Amino acid sequence: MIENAKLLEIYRRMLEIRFFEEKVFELYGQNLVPGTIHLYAGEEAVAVGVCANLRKDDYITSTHRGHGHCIAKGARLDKTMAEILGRKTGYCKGKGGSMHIADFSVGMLGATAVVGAGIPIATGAGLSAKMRGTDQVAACFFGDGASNQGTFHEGINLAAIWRLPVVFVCENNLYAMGTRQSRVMLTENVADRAAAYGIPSVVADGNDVLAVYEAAHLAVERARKSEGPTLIECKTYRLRGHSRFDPAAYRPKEEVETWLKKDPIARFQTKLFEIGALTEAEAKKIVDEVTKEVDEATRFAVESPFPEPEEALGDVYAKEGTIAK
Ligand SMILES: Cc1ncc(C[n+]2csc(CCOP(=O)(O)OP(=O)(O)O)c2C)c(N)n1
Ligand SMILES: [Mg+2]
Repeated sequence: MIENAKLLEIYRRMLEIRFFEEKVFELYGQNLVPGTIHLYAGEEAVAVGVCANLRKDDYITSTHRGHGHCIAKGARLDKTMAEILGRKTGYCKGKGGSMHIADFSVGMLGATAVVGAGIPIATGAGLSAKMRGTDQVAACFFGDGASNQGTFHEGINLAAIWRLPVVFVCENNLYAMGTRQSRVMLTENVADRAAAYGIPSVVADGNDVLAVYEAAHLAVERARKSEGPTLIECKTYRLRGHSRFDPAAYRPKEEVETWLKKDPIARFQTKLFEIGALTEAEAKKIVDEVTKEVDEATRFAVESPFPEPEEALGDVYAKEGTIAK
């Protein structure tokens, strides 16, 4: 049973991600976002349901679709927005952009544009926690497409044989760019692959934040007790195309309509109303607060300066003496 305060925190986090993403979409249209963007809207229940089980000192690794992971792990909206807009006040001084945000202070080890590259990094973070004798856990987000990369097999196998505290979370949104999962995989579930590594797995409704929360709860507990990794597959769907320029014409209209009816935020809100954890007035208050928060983050980012050209080569190598032995 999750306490009401926690349920409302989960609801607020999901709204933060959705409103933040809508703002990024709007700013992109105003030519304020360099590069491209991959929006997480529609998949909020996965990041929030998993991260609601993690401590601040636990780790996550992310993907090219990483804004939601950052926010779910507790990164600040203003510095995240500034990074997406390429500003000096951003998490990576404006030099990483949308696909390369990291915030070590909350255990967000980084997003990456290289599909599947976060998987061995999470395995490494799990190994580090084990070697240091802490009970920290590393959660790793990746897509259905990434599960066909060699890094998936290598990263999970190593974590399995060494019983590392890692939770592998596949966000199966049915597509890798325009390629439908069934064209590149003969098995129905990515989770079925866990059997090959001798670890447990579960398929969760990725648009039901409580289902994700429960699945992640068991997996995180297992990892924390040094019982090894788990593979969680969350079936979900992105609201928009793969990236900003993709109209997603390859998705059948009926399929899109079916999934839109399963919007994770609307579903969770209905559930909260039903169980009496939220009233219409409280929901409106939270919506207003989150809207303001996103507006303030946007103002901070838009008013921030760009990095100077001569800063481009800084931070490429670590300074002598700053690497832990
Ligand atoms: C190693 C690598 N191969 C190909 C690409 C091009 N690419 C970018 S995103 C993407 C699809 C990823 O699909 P998935 O893992 O399902 O994540 P989703 O975009 O659906 O969240 C591809 C092929 C890349 N960035 N890196
Ligand atoms: Mg995908």
